[in-house]
Amino acid sequence: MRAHASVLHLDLDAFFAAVEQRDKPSLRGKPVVVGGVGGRGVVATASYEARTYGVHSAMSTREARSRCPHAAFLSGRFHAYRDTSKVVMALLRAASPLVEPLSLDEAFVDLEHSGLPDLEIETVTAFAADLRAQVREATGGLTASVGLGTSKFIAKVASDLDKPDGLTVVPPGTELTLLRPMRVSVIPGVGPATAERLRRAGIHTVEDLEAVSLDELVRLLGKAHGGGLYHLARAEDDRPVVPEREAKSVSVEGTYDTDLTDRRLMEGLLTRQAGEVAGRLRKHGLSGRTVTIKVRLHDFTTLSRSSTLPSPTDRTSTIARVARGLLTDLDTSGGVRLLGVGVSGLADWIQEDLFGEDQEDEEVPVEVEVPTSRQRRTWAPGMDVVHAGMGRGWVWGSGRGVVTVRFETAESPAGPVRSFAEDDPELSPWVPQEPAEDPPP
Ligand code: TTP
Ligand code: MG
Ligand code: MG
Repeated sequence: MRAHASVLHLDLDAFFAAVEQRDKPSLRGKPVVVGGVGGRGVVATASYEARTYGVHSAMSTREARSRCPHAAFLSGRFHAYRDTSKVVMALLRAASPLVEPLSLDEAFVDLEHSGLPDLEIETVTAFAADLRAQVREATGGLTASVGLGTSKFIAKVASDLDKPDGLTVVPPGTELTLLRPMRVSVIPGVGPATAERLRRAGIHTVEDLEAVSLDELVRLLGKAHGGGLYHLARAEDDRPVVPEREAKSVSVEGTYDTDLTDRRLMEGLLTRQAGEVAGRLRKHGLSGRTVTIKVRLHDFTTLSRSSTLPSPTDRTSTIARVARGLLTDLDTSGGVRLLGVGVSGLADWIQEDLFGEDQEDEEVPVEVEVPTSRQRRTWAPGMDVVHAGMGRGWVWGSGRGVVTVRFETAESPAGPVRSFAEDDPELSPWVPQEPAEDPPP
């Protein structure tokens, strides 16, 4: 624990839904649910308007529809979330060299290295307020909730206290007063299983936990976990803010407007991605042992599978072979929306090839073509489209050969709704220009 409230935690509010509301003016102030829209789909997030109906992350979309039938149910646009995340992270990195992203929409920022004249409450509060204003400005109106405290633990708890659009500072010395009445699940590392174990021992709140001896906690939860909780229950947390070092993995992924179902096509895409990953590894003189594939199914569940090789590789053929092998274990019959290949466990040297084998092993990338929405005639709700006469808009709904589009963008007022035949040649999916992939390490 530090002497000053110099750890900042920022988390965007209803992130995916907020991006949708920004880009779809007619949905601002309305219930919006982003997630799998099909029969087995789950909610990724809901706008705060939808949360008042009891809709939340991880709920089945079916349940969400029954709780809030008039919400807009959208299937998600990852390129938009990724681009927005990049803007926010860049802004945080401009504010401090020590930024530790936790996910697309949240990060810790260490204010001890941000060049502030001091770390008094007034100073850090003003800094946080300014940062929130900058985020709003740079993202086209997204709000972030921010917490400030003497440790990562406290900062993260604080950012959640006044969501959405809140700023909470926990002054040094008041941590325990804040934590004591809270449920034990507020502590990082206390998931449902641990919470249940503690509950059976009669431990519900942080205050209850504080009263338990170290020996007893270790008996209950094991040495590492029990010991960790003992300290966190006393707000003792010295974990440093660790900036993202050079990439520990190199990966490439693609999201698709239509659900891919053809295995040969998926294998072809993985092979092509393996080629891109291998190319980037070689370009940076890296090689890695662990090959991972990432697959997002039509219902929004995201799976990853990995396999570790006996020695590091930077070869397309090896990475592609492992990636295709990993795919065979997955049931993709319902359709796939995202595929990715990554290599981690990087070594910054390439193993000398003892057998003098030719490095030019390159597998010839197969020609693969992703079907466009037009060919497949799938128009996912929420996806961006462009019409020859009407300009840009988004799919409001589709079915029975008809697709309904609302013509509006982030910069326009709420726009008109028009319906078209699903195969109308004037209508096509709209995709941003830049390739949606991670920058090289
Ligand atoms: P969160 O920050 O947990 O949630 P949120 O930003 O939607 O809402 P809050 O205002 O409470 O912070 O997650 C960020 C994004 O990650 C979220 O918008 C969607 C995605 N996500 C999922 O896809 N599945 C999940 O189960 C959760 C929790 C989030
Ligand atoms: Mg969030
Ligand atoms: Mg978050």
